[in-house]
Amino acid sequence: MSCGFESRLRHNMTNPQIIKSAIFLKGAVHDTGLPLEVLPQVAFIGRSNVGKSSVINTLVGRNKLARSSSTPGFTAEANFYLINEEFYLVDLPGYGFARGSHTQRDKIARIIEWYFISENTNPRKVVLIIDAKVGPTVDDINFYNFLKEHKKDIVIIANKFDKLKQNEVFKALDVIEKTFEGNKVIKYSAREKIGIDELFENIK
Ligand SMILES: Nc1nc2c(ncn2[C@@H]2O[C@H](COP(=O)(O)OP(=O)(O)OP(=O)(O)O)[C@@H](O)[C@H]2O)c(=O)[nH]1
Ligand SMILES: [Mg+2]
Repeated sequence: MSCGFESRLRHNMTNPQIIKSAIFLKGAVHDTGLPLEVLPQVAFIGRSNVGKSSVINTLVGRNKLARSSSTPGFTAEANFYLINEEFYLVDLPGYGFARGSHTQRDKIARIIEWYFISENTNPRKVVLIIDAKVGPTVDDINFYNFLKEHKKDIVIIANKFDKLKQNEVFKALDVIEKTFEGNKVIKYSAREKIGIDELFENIK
């Protein structure tokens, strides 16, 4: 990657207002479905229904780019969104969806594993989304350890921050920060559009 490209990417990624284009390029489930261009990727992962698709939408300022839903298990492929024709945001299916069928859960687990293990994807940052109200689950911790083992560069966000009552904020943040010690935790609300600039700042 040239220095010119790096600085242009940084400039664009830190200025949400100059997102010129955001295009759904492809839903992939293995290498053969991948986009051909070698461009940087930022991946979004977390529990089913934690708000991955909603976070992507707020980040690019497009309400309906990534499809979000109140039905857990909605995103079923690794969806590649091409931003400014320069980098990808990758919306992944969620883990920990207890109500899905075995077959469906296996399929989702395989897609997630493929995405993080394949040499052809290799995201420059992984945004791990935790539900601020629910707090870190066993699945979140297992997944965090998996990402660490694979030497991924992780950014943690506590989404649905709007759901916390004033007197719950300190405790909720403290638990998340202690669980993922050494990582910055960004307070986020896709609903209230809180934390967008900080997230941009941390995924460049
Ligand atoms: N209160 C609140 N609700 C949110 C927030 N972010 C997302 N939601 C809601 O949570 C639900 C799930 O959002 P999605 O963005 O579809 O979640 P997802 O993680 O992409 O879900 P899967 O693709 O099924 O894994 C939707 O009803 C959203 O409106 C938030 O910050 N605050
Ligand atoms: Mg989704």
